[in-house]
Amino acid sequence: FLKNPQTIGVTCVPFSGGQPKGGVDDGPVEMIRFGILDQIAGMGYETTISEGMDKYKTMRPASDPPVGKLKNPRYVSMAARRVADQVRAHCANGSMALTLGGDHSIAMGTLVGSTSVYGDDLCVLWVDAHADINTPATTDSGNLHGCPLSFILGLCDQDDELFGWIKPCVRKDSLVYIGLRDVDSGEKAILRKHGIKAFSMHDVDRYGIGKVVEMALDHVNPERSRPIHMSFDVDALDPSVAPATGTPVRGGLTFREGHYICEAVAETGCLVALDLVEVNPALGDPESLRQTVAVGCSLVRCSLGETLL
Ligand code: NNH
Ligand code: MN
Ligand code: MN
Ligand code: MN
Repeated sequence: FLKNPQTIGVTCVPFSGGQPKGGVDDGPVEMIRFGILDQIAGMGYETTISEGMDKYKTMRPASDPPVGKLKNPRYVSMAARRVADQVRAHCANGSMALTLGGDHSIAMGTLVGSTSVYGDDLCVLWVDAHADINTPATTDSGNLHGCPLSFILGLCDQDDELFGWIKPCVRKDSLVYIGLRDVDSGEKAILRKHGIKAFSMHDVDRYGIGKVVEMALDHVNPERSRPIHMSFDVDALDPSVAPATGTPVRGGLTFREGHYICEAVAETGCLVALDLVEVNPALGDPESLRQTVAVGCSLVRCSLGETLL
């Protein structure tokens, strides 16, 4: 694969069906209003944008009753499938796929898209307060934004009528987490059973973010030779830094720790896909919104190589 892609393929996904709170579907438009596209262009990148972002809002099926505990299963599946096509197209022409969410269920689509081009050479860095690895059996909430990785890793029934299009596409030792601090007990059992590498906030406290990122990359990408897909849930950051998100959890990454992760990943030259999700402009006062949108845009720029000096 080619390091340091010079074009960015942007996919905007105004989608909130993976969780119950409205507003997260306005994440992309608020980031665009804040100037993210001009900022990327100003860094010297050429950008292409997937058409038809309005379609995500209108594709909600007339009837979408729960399947087992899973809420909005048809809507989530349809949207993620469309995301997969758009991300696949960007990766296939050598662009870095930048996906602006939307809730984190859309990562089912972004990962199917990126792996369909890069295969199991791709490794995944999941930055989040949560593990998002519940299966349809372990989820308490039934919210699919808490489940994308179980589908991607093949921990769910592959004959599933709605989600059967998601074939296992990431190996368990190709995934690493940073930032975890709110992991469901069923998820802890899954992480233990499959030996999935995770650096929690406890590890960030103990080792410092520099060492944690180094250990995380050493685990999935020891030669810095594999393409990286980073899926960044803004709730990985502390709520004092990113308040406008659906499930804030205190004790998160500082402003600098979040940015450090992005800078270190940019430094590898290996980033081929980036998701920035769970910015919810409807939550909190105007200042919380501005702060969260601004930090989201700033994380994207750092991941694309914006440097301090
Ligand atoms: N683990 C919980 C669930 O399955 C919360 C997931 N919420 C997130 N994930 N924001 O990133 O519903
Ligand atoms: Mn998440
Ligand atoms: Mn989260
Ligand atoms: Mn390993």
